Amino acid sequence: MLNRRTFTAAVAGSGLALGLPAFAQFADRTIKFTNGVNEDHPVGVGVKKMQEILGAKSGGKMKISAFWGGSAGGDLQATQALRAGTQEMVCTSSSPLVGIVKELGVFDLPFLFNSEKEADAVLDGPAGEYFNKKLEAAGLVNLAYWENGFRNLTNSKRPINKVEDFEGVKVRVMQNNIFLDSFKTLGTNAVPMAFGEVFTALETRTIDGQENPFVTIETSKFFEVQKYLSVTRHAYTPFLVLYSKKLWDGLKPEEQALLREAAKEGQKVQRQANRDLNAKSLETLKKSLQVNEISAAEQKRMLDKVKPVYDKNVPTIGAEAVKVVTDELKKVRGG
Ligand code: TK8
Repeated sequence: MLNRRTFTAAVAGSGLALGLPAFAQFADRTIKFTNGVNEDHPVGVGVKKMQEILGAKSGGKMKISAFWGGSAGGDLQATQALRAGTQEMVCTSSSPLVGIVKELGVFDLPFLFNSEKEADAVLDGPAGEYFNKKLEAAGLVNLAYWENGFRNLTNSKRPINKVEDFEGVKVRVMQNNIFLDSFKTLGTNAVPMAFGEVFTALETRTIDGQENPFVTIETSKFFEVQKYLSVTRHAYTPFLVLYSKKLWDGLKPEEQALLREAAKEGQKVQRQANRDLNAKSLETLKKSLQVNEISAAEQKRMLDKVKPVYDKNVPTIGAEAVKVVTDELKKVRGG
């Protein structure tokens, strides 16, 4: 909602003083923005920020209508709707989109990032821009990279302390060949599945486990149907905040600039909220799940075991995309 102070400030900046009609550069628009996660995920904080900024700066003309929990379609389905120009926006993981932009597969390589700082440096720098160009060529305008976070494994069979513990656990992975390959290589019986089907599949024991960041495990209530959480931190797959290129091209430059600004401001509060909640979520999850950390030595064994996944998948991703990311990583690691 627009309060009087933000409205007055917005009017002052709108060209009204020059005798132009207020906010004439903005059309009345309701933007459909769908999400696989629930509204209490920090993505909700980011979307709310976008709504506030659009409301204040377009004089209430540009609105976001948000849908949560996959109620309006999963990541891939929504992304295809964007490409077709039948939906404006989605916040999606990069991983289900590798069939559309193969270069995004670099983010699925196991143990690629070590920290949020590394992820930010890559995503907000020239490497992020590189992927934005590829996305745009595929009909998708990426307004910002938001955060899902480091992924960890939950299951109902046993705690995963060492490589051997993965053996035979039936794990849902995202619809992505690199994840499938990584989890098969680790010894699990990996099954690709859309996010929207995971809760029921865990509940009915169709699968034993899944992997997601703490905050997503909490807000999607997976802890209710799982026993063990093993802190594997095996991947950081970013969220993309995408706009349909077909519909984007019909916007005025002022509308495009405002949307970009709103998504960037949304990024700040979304990442911060996600990082604040990460530790809290782990504490909450400890009440329902048996949690174990993995020793440095065992983590090294896991990394060694999945090394062939790199060699096998780099040609599919493209050496150029991998280099763009690893070059940035070298910089941030000071090498
Ligand atoms: C939400 C998904 C989800 C992702 C997954 O739409 O599929 O496991 O991590 O958070 O993008």
